[in-house]
Amino acid sequence: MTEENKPLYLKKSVILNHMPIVCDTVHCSTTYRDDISSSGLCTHEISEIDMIVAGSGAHLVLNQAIPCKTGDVFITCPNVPHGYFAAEAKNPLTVQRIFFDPKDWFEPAVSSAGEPRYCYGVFSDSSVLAYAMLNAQTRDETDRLFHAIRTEIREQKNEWHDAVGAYLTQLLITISRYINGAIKNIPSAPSKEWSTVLSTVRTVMASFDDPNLTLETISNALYISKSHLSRLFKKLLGESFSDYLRKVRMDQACRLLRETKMSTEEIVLRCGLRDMQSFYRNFHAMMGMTPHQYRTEQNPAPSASIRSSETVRALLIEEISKNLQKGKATAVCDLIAKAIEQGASPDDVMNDGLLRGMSVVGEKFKNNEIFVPEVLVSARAMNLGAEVLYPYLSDKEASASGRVCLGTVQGDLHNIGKNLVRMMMEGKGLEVIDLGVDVAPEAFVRTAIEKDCDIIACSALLTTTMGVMENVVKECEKAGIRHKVKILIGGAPVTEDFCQKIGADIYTPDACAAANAAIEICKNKKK
Ligand code: B1M
Repeated sequence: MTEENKPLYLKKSVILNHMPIVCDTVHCSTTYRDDISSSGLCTHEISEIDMIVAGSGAHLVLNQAIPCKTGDVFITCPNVPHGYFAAEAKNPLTVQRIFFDPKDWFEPAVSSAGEPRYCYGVFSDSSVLAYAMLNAQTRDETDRLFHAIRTEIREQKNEWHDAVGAYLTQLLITISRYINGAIKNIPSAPSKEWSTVLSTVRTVMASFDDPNLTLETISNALYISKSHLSRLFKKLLGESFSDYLRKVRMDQACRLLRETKMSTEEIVLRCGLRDMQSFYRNFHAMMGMTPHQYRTEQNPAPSASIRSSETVRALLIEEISKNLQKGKATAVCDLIAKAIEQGASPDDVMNDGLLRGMSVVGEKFKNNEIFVPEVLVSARAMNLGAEVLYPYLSDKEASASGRVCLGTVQGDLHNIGKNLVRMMMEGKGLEVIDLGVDVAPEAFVRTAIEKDCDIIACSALLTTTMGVMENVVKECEKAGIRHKVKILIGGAPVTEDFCQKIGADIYTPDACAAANAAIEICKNKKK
């Protein structure tokens, strides 16, 4: 297969307001003879505006062969089989085309851009072969339209929508006037033979994914003999039904390879293809490359600018984790500010930066690779980093009022988790009285009474100190405030079972859930 006649597939989709538009270039090097060769004949479920960019030849639409030369513009209805043919093989025809679905044109927002009833006139009546060779003025307009779309694709501008929308509306209006006024002798509705072939083509388009689709099933549905349909198909479309069906399925497979991340196995299934082996063989014969190579060629790596900003964010978060492990508090704080500035999400910074770094520290501590002093400096970096992140984690939406006294239980000096709980609660509008670490049960209860707290929140990181939480519950009962105050508990060794066993009210696994639970408690209390 030579470079010229290798089929070219859609290259780029863009959205025009609500309207998906696909821009494509097709090269046709098939020599046009009187007995028109129909290779390259295709149908689309959407309309096309085609402009002949170079060369001359013929445009075959159903049974009409329309001569065409550079500058001509054609419009083709959905599902109409058609194809382009160059007059001379050495002078190929190049067609620039835009696909769009006119249905999408009638969104209210778009309707106000022009007079859509004209466009509708052109495209809604599928009995009409909507094609037109346009005058010089319209060609200029089309030129501008193609140019605007091409520029947008190349430069990724944002302000193009209005301009392209305006060109397209204007073009469609002009075309509809032209068709209504100038083309009186619209080709007659397709003959019965063509209607039969067209129905076959439509069935293929709708059911190509059915591996049991055969010429026989279609001929039965049309109440004609299989051999008659086969002859008709070959006569009008110039190729056998089986070749056509294979081409359609391969086309769809190419589309899925281009536009989705589906595995090759799934694509083979979705396209009604027989098996992987013959798919690979046919694909190579048709495209001159493997499906994988095709996919890579069609979906090059994301643009350098997008890639770099994502990479920068990921690198910054990685650096936060590394510096936290080394206990470099200043670097951690600076990096957090930079990551947020670069658009990183505060949750990612917390989870993938700070908490991930801290869990590496924990692992190393457990395995005696580092010792208490190193853990302490990391803990300090963690606490300072969390302070920098705090304003971005605040959830102003969920604001509620309520008062909480919080602390790490007696005998326990771990404060990082407890500090996170405080930040999350404050971020949601709760008032938090932080009693610090090593807090005795009596201190929790005394504060709850003096400050009229709705909640007592206890954190514990050691299996040896979690039992203190049970004493907090008992102290509350002893002081006669158990009915007035809810007891919230958490920390690495704490579990739901443990919570129930000691008679506390709520266990949550992380700081965010603790804040949410506190909000709910306060809301319910107000009712
Ligand atoms: Co200690 N330590 N530590 N330590 N320390 C652990 C907890 C340990 C698991 C390490 C290990 O061996 N792998 C281990 C406990 C083993 C056990 O009991 N089963 C341990 C030990 C043994 C000790 C010492 C006994 C070590 C020693 O001296 N030989 C000693 C005890 C001191 C004491 O408290 N009396 C000790 C000391 C220390 C440091 C002082 C050096 C330091 C604390 C510094 C500080 O906090 N400012 C420290 C650290 C940092 C750790 C690790 C490495 C990290 C803890 C941490 O802050 N994690 C830890 C190992 C680990 O956890 N992988 C370890 C990050 C923090 C965000 O997580 O606090 O779990 P965490 O909070 C989570 C949830 O648990 C939850 O929300 C947070 C997530 O959003 N959460 C709540 C916490 N509180 C909540 C309350 C709630 C709800 C959710 O509602 C009220």
